[in-house]
Amino acid sequence: MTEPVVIDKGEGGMERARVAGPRGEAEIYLQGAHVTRWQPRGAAKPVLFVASRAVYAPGKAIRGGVPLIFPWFGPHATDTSKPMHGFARSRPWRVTATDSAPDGSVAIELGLDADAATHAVWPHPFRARYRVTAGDTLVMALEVVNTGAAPFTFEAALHTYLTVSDVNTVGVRGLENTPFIDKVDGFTRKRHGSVPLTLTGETDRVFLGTRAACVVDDPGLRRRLTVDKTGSASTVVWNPWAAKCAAMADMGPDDWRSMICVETANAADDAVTVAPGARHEMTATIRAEAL
Ligand code: TA6
Repeated sequence: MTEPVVIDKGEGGMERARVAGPRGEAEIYLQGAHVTRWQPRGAAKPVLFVASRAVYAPGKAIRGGVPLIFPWFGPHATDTSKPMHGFARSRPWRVTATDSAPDGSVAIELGLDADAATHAVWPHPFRARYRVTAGDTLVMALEVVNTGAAPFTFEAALHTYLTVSDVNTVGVRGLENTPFIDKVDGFTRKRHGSVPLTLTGETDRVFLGTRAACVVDDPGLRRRLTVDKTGSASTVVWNPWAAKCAAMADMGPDDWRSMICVETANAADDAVTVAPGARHEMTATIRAEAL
């Protein structure tokens, strides 16, 4: 029988965990606790998108899969010399637990605790645990504990890159009538209409105050991808489109056509404040079904 969890060297010699069970497989790089692959049994096409020119190197976030964004989303609010999207996605995490469940899924938990390096850019004591369960669904659960004596406020995102047949032809349901910040239009605040979201150009929208699941219907792959969530009040939808994509060194020129990011987040107005000794958990559950 295959070992449910194997730690080996992946792309670029980077440490990764390969998780395999009767219901599905996954791959997680220890740097950034970065899920790069999930394949439920029977799925023909990858569910998670990874860029054709993704770079696997120490300190560099992998372009694709599910980058784990913490403790701030986007540029740092007051100090742009600090890393975009926080530090968690480029830090080494350690494996803290693994187990197999009777339903055929396999789980791995990874941990990141505050240290001098994190304190230097974000002066708060914390403990983060990230549990990834691969089976018929992919479940990702990020727990943040405030181990200090003062409250702190953070943003976080599971910055999921989904594979689609053609981004021009997919629709996203679940964001109808939801307010959003349009980062492509000067951070203007708007409200989405009562129709599924379709993309016709560069899109970078932070939807606020929404706890709804998002459903991506992909006629080209005759596939429906559902991103359900808990503990998350924001959803981010992103595609760089052609021009921005061409300017990104770790994306192939046409990569933008076959990806859409549907991100489970707490960002901007939805940032989370945790009291001393308290914890917060955010989960995303991805499901792939025939359309
Ligand atoms: O989630 C969307 C976004 O915040 C965009 O603004 C874009 O910058 C994207 O993330 C990718 O960011 P990255 O730092 O990975 O290049």
